[in-house]
Amino acid sequence: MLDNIKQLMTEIGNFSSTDPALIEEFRIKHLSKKGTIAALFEDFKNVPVEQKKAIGQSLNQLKETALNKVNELKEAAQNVTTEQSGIDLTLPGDPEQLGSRHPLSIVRNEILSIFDRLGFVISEGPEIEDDWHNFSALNFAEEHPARDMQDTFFISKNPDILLHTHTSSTQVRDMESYDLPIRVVTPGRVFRNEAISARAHCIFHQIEALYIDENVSFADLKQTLSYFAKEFFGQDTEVRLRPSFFPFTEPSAEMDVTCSLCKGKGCNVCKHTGWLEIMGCGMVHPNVLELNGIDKNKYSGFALGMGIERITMLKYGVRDLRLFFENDIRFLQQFTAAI
Ligand code: 2NM
Repeated sequence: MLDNIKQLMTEIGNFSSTDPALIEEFRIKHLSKKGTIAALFEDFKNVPVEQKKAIGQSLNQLKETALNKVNELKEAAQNVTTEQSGIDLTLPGDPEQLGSRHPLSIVRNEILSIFDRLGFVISEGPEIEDDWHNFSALNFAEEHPARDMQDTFFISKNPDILLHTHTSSTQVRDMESYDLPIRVVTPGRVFRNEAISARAHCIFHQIEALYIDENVSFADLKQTLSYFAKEFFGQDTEVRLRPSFFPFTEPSAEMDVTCSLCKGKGCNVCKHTGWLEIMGCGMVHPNVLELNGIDKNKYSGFALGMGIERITMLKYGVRDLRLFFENDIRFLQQFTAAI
């Protein structure tokens, strides 16, 4: 054993390098848990008692020498000059790339914060839904075209199960489980069986809001819409409503805002009309209240829904929706988040 120690002592004493990789290799060979010195310490258990003192001392010396060697070499390697190593140590390092929040997240957070200030509570639900929560409970007739395979992704083994096409399905769950009054905003990813283009994608993001209480009127809806539009697009924003149709609301309307990019003068984004269509809304249909066990004679409500991609495109003048899904950092880094 003493011979082994002597031999290693010579080997360790003679070793020299300025290459950090070789120094590390040397350290692992001798000083790691499975290294030569650890193996000798293992053998040390079998050394006869009368030799333990002498061998123990040499062994400790060996370990000390190896540790000192590694430290010395590491320090010397750090002082290697540019010329010796061939590496220009004065070059600046690669900076850490900081990520930025996705524009859709920025806009979603901004919208949620506006509804939070109006007392709406955020509610999220499953993306995989059943027919009841996505269609039937929302007054979609049995033969409604949205129930068609062409428009909705059904699970082929069980056509009662589908990917939700709007976050209203979450609001049905809220009507099931919350006491009245209800005031919720439901952000979520929704799925529609559409061809992908600059304006449409089969996956997109939506925010819907629902308020049900006694005496909720169309005036409450208008005030909420106007507050939202001014907070989101700027205080000088004007709104207008056009009659529309949805199965779950009656009456229903489409809301336009004055184009925030050209201030109503007319530009490419508003197609020279001065107005942008930003959301659908209406008074919750009495059938929806009844289907969800709410007394339609005592309660009324309003609901609204908007696509986050669409609103983000309108706010920032983004021309192609596909940019949101490509994750090209040159695109993403142009957006900065306040929240
Ligand atoms: C929209 C437009 C109009 C809506 C209706 C409901 C519910 F749950 F009350 F039936 N939730 N969301 C609604 C109404 C959504 O999105 C364009």
